[in-house]
Amino acid sequence: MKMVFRWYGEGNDTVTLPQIKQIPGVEGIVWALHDLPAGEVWPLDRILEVRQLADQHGFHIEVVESVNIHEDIKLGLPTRDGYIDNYKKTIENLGKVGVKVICYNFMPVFDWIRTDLFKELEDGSTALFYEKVKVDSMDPMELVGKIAANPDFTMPGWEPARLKHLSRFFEAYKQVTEEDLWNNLQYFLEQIIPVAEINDIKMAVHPDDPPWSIFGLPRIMTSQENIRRLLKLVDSPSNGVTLCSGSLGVNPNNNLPDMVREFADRIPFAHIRNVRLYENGDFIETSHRAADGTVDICGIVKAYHENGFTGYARPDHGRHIWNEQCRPGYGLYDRALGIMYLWGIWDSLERSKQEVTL
Ligand code: DNO
Repeated sequence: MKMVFRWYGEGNDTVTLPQIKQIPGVEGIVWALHDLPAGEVWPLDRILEVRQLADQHGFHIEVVESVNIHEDIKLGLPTRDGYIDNYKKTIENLGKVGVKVICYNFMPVFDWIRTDLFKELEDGSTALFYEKVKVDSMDPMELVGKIAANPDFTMPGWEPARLKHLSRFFEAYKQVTEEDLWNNLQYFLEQIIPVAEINDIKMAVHPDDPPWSIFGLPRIMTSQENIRRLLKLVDSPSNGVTLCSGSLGVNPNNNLPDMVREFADRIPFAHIRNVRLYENGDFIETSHRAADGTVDICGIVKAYHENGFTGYARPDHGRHIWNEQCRPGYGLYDRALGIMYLWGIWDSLERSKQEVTL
């Protein structure tokens, strides 16, 4: 397991590289050129700047999260080919600096979504929270109206750039079924996976968060069955998944350890975090400790260990503790604690294995 840590870049993150350096066992940063809109080619000189900075602190930049997919590709519009060509150029540029994994998602319009960024837990810490009824009862057109009336209106996880086009997107997606989205994903993968293969890069799709349809938009990266289908769309080691335990874990039907076992050789990147799921479908992100949430973190790490996992892993989100002022979900302290918990499980498993072989 190669431990990595997401870093949003200088001036864009409260966490610094020297701080990350002091978390045991972190070997690389997970990064992106966050200022570039989806669809643009990532210029080599900008990528090299990141590498130089990471080098100064002894980190590699082998994992990128995310190179976002232009909406026209997801919608299957005729203009998609130009954006797919740009994507290929970006893959080539990333290959030149030694990037090994590109995490991306195929969620229409929104990425992850929550209703509260700072919901208080029993111990006074705060964390990202999802109130199911609040999202379920929101009418997309009412949303468009709210945004028109108040340009500052937003919800946690929403990108302002995309919100501006919300009404156009909702209109366009009315015609797109889940099967259409599958076809559009296949079209995209058939073109880019050969380029990823040549450049020794693994594409790793991130599951939908939460893993169900919101606002009537189709969502397909939601379950074991659908991940199985994705992997078959283009049967190549370069077509893989970012197995995110927190995203998939809010559907109690998703058995994460089982997914790790089934997809082991197609998981180049693991996001490991815990959530507590409530009976009404609400959920809150908790510490990594298994006892704090509903996700079987020990079972997941054990499954990775048993399958000789050599991919990259990151603690994904954390709570906000000790009054840390940080990007929601991306503080230093709780993610560092999460890493130590993951290493604790991993190292004990290693130790038991050695004792058995002695
Ligand atoms: C949330 C992240 C996601 C992820 C993207 C990948 O914190 O796990 O935003 O980076 O879905 O494209």
